[in-house]
Amino acid sequence: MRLRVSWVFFCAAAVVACGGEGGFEIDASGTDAAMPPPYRPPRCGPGLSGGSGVQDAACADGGLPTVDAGFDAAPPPPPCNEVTFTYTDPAASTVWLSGTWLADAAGVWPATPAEGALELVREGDRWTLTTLVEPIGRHLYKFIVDGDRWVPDPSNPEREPDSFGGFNSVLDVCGASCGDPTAFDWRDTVMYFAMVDRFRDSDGRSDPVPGASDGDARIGASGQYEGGDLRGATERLPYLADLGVTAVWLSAPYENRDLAGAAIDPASDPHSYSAYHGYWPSPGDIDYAEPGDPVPTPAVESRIGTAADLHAFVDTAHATMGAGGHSLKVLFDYVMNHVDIESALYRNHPDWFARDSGRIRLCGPENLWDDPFWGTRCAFTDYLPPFDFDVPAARAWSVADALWWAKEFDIDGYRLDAIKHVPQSWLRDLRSRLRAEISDAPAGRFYLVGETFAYDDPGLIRSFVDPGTMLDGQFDFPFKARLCEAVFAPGGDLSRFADWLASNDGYYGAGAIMTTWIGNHDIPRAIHFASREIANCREGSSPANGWNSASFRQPTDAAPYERLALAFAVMMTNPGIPLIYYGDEIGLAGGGDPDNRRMMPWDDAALSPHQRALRQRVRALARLRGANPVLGRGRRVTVSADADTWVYRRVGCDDSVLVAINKADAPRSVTLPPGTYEDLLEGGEVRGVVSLPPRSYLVLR
Ligand SMILES: [Ca+2]
Ligand SMILES: [Ca+2]
Repeated sequence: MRLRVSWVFFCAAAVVACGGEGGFEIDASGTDAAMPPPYRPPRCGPGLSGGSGVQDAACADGGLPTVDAGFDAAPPPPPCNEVTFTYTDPAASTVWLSGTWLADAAGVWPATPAEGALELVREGDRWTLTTLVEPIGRHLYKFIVDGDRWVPDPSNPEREPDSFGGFNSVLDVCGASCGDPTAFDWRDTVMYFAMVDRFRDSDGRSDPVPGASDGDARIGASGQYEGGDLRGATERLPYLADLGVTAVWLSAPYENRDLAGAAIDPASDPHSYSAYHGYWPSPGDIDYAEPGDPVPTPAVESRIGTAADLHAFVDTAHATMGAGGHSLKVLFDYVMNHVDIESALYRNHPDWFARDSGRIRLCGPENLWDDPFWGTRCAFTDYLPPFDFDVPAARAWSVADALWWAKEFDIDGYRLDAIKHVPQSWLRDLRSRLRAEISDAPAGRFYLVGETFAYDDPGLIRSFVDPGTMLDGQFDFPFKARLCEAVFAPGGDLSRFADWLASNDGYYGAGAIMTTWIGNHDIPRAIHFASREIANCREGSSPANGWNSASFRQPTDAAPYERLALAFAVMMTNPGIPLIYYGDEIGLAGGGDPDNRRMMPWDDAALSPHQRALRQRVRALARLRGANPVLGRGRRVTVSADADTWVYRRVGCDDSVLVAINKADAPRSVTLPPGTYEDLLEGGEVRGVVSLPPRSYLVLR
């Protein structure tokens, strides 16, 4: 089952080509692994990031898009109850759809088109139907194959027993159903990204690689290993649980390149980088013939710890209770596009890697990032050869490797790096094996979230989202840009954001769970957008902002921290898994990559009152989300909205929570719906016309 508008169908077959269709920016993206193209993209793009992010300087400095451009650039999504059903069976002669919303007054499902069953249309091996499902809410359905065989939807993981010893597929149209409010549900999750090398150093020791550009990562940029380690991350799990975090995304823990690497274009970025970020995997020539007992055993990166340390991290997380009464979940970053050229895997299997006339072909010089063929086969840089997943042995190895790490360490999900630069065959194979081999995933889903760096191409992002066969969700880049524009920019307009968000809610499909975010490791720190030092909400990393730490100081006034809290308030009270990039809970300063990866400060006395206040706000919001399923699972109904204020309800789960926001730099009054409300954050009661202080919010019941 998938939800999508029909034009995306044409894109799905050739996803990479679709990137350009929405027209807009080059998306060299996702390449946490490497650097951005130093070559001028045709239009301003997010740039690459990772080891040494660089962005086209012209984009970083000028040509700021207007707020209007942000809202209008995206194609209008379909209504959230427009559902596309798909069924793959080349041998079938007819495929019909029947379900609860098609039933007669007595509740009997139609068994034929004459009775109201809907007919799917054949497209090659697949049968499809796009239809409006009304009323919105929770529905059950089945396909009827060849007139008499009733089968649940194989691509929909949500199912429940029927009355005949089989299963019905479950459709949650527009996210209107709550499920069991006491059971773990990914929709309640608050995720935190801990970049291990920069999060917590347990022993004061690091193991630098020769030649990497150093720096004082406590106050600025560094390309070197800085000493953070797995034991340090484990020590800080209580901090994260207290903060309201319920899932931790850990930077890739497996063996990485031991040599320093040049920037993609040394002429624009003379720095040299270590693999401190984890995006340069360097696997041994591991034989997965016995999947449970590979030879040699895959190695944890020695610079962050041992396999025992990694087990300890996951086991401790799983033994730590988070808000909502569920154990902390763990996701690893997984990088499947490429490996280190020095790795034994590459040396022993050069035929598993993409070549053009015997040579690795670089993405940058010819701007192949979105090329229909080379976009999934070009190299981000010359020391990171990309897999050729058309080679069955290469794809089987990579999927087996991802499976091994998932099973060996009993993790709950993956964040998949640069997914658009990998053929979908890899993703489909991974999902298929996860479904077959991991039966105890939380709430039945091993959460796969992908990175497709595209602020204005939701269709491209969606083309990878299908919980049954590909991703559970992606990082919501369009959400990030529009939230930043609405809440941080002087001319932001919350009513337009509210309208846009209404169309975004169901856009990625009924079963999709996107990850919402305001900051990450590829762009300048969120606090500098909130402070308005950076006006372009799509600004990425560049040599100019990545190695200019003196220009990105910790703001000293309250306003930026209050605006950032507002952004978190929106994220924590809306659908999607809100992401906290480590340090954003204290508004940590820093420019682009790598200045956005300063060491997490743990000395509270060194934090300003504004930083501590922001952390307290994030903590209260995150804990509220974990304890109130309606915030993540319910529907949003806007009560009122104008440029500066927005009042909305979250309804569902036998609950109703009211949120009121004022993003203006002056007080604003809003009128609450009739009734007396409990202030869930500050306590006390409110009613009637409420004056909201500048940059403030209320969460009420
Ligand atoms: Ca250390
Ligand atoms: Ca290493």
